[in-house]
This record gives sequence, structure tokens and C-alpha cells, in this order.
Amino acid sequence: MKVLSRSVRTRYDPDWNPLQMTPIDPRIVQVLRAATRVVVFTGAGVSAESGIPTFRDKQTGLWEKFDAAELATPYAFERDPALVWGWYEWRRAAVQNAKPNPAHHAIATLANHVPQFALVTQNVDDLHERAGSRDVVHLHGELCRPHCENCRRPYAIPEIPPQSSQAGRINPPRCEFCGAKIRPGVVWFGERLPEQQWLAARDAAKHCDVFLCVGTSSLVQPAASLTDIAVNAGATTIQVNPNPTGADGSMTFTLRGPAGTVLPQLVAETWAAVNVR
Ligand code: BJW
Ligand code: ZN
Repeated sequence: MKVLSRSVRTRYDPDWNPLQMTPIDPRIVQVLRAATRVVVFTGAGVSAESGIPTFRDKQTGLWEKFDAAELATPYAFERDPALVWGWYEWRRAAVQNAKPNPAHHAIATLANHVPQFALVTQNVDDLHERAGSRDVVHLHGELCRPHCENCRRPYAIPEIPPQSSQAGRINPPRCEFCGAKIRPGVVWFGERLPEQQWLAARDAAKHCDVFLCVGTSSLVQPAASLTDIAVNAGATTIQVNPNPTGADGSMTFTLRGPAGTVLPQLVAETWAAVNVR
């Protein structure tokens, strides 16, 4: 059954005042408090307030004339490996210099309040882990886990990314076993999702009672279909996003606002007088 969704004011509202935040709909609080199996499904929006651009944001600086969706393909890496590797190293450096924000911390806290919890992310950064989340399911890979494009052996990448040339290009290192190029450990358009992570995510969505979608446009498949799996399993679906998304029609409740404000409020109001399990 669809229940009317409601909105929380966003901080982009000129009259926004965090001291006058709209209380969360009590039905959401009730559903979360009673939940035994919760899945949190995150996208780039959860890291936006850490200064990591979302995938659909216009790129800046050296990369402003490039479209992220065109760089994140096997064809781009084949055509110009130094350009694509340089872009990923630039992004790895940005993540290393960023810190988890209140949304990452709220998700790590939420996990301590529910009997069964799964965190599924499309993000390639490690900000959830650095906020204290464990067993994060990374559907689209991880920036810090590159591997050989030929033999797929992992490559031990130096912690600090090297300086790029002025144009941002860096030649990818070579595999010490077979000599082929090392590639970023991420899932590009047209590539299959890692089998184990995908099965774990599907299984969690199939068996949850609350599915909480945070900061994703819900446009990229098959990840976005997790929401449909949860809906078909009878879960209550809740979305936190300042903007409309591809999953608006599948949500029981939508909280329109930035995750870094809405999630801490949601966790605080839901478990205000409850001890952490
Ligand atoms: C905030 C906020 C704040 C801002 N607080 N929120 C079915 C139909 C049509 C197409 C397809 C289909 N099935 C497959 C496809 C093709 C394709 C696809 O989905 N294309 C779409 C564009 C239509 N999918 C694939 O190619 C996938 N592979 C596949 O299907 O393989 C099949 C196969 C079978 C057998 C053999 C071989 C293959 C692979 C998809 C891989 C996606 N990879 C990327 C790049 C990862 C590496 C990298 O980072 O460089 O993953 S693409 C990019 O999109 C990235 C993200 O994880 C992913 C999702 O984006 P996300 O997280 O939702 O971010 P944004 O930027 O879209 O949205 C940000 C949101 O945040 C917005 O809503 C903002 O409002 C919000 N926000 N500030 C809260 N403060
Ligand atoms: Zn190799």
C-alpha cells in the first residue's frame, strides 16, 4: 500500500534554519523502530557533503571539459589509458583528503540499533568504512582496489597517489606477473557487477522490512532494481534525497533534504530514548 510521502525542508531553502527542522513523520519513526531487517542503499549523494562530486555533477578544474559517464567506460580506458588512469588517481586523492560526513556517521550508528543490517553502496570511495560501517557491499567496486586488466591479480597501489602531469594524465602501472595494464577496480558501464556483492545485495533486499535509499538518482541498472526487489518483498521503502529520482514512484516515504542533515535527525528521533544495542 502506498502511503502519502512528506518532505523535509532542504538546506537550499533560503529560509532554512536547522534549529527549526520539521520533525520526521512519526510513521517513519515507528516503522524504523519496529524494523528487524534494514537495508541502507547509498549513492554518490551520501558523499556530496564530504566534497566528493556526484556522478552527474559538472566536473571542475582539469576535468571540467570531460563527462564522467564517458570516462567511466572500458572504451575510454582502451582509447586513452593515461587520461582515464589519471582521472581515477585524481579522484582517489580527493577521497583520501575527504572526511566522512554526518550522513556516513548516522548510517554507522543506525546499524547498531537494528537486529539485522546491510549496507549496500554504489560508491567507490571508502567513507562508509572510515565512519565505522563494517561489511559494506560495494556494487561498483572500490577506487583503492585496482587490478590487472588481463590476469585480474590485485595491484598494491601506493597510499598516496602520484602527482599527475599538468593535463592530469598518468600512465597506468603494469602488472608484475603478465605485463598488462593495471586498471581501476571499479565497474564501468557495460560491465557485469561483482557476482558475490550482487547476490548479497539482492538477498538483503529480498529479506528486509525497511529499505532506505540515500543519495542516489536510481538511474543506473541493475543497482536501481534493488528497490523493486524490496518493494516486491513487501518492505517499506524510504528515500532521502534533495531532488527527484528515478525511484520516486516506488517509495513509501520520501524525505527531501540533504543526507547530512536528514539522516542524523532521523536516527536521533527514532532512537531518542533507546539504548544502543
Ligand atoms: C544528494 C545530496 C545530498 C546530491 N544528500 N542526496 C536497463 C535499462 C537501461 C540501461 C541498462 C539496463 N541495464 C543495464 C543498463 C546499462 C547501464 C545503465 O544502467 N545505464 C543507465 C545510465 C541507463 N548499466 C550498466 O552498464 C551496468 N552493467 C550491466 O548492466 O552489465 C550487464 C552485463 C551482463 C552480462 C555481461 C556483461 C554485462 C554497470 C553499471 C556500472 C555503473 N558504474 C558507475 C561508475 C563506477 C566507477 C566510477 O565511479 O567511476 O557507477 S556509473 C555511476 O552511476 C557510478 C555510480 O555508482 C552510479 C550510480 O550513480 P548515483 O550514485 O546514483 O549518483 P548520481 O550522480 O547519479 O546521483 C547523485 C544523487 O545524489 C542525486 O539524486 C542527487 O540529487 C543526490 N544528492 N546531494 C542526499 N547532500
Ligand atoms: Zn596481470
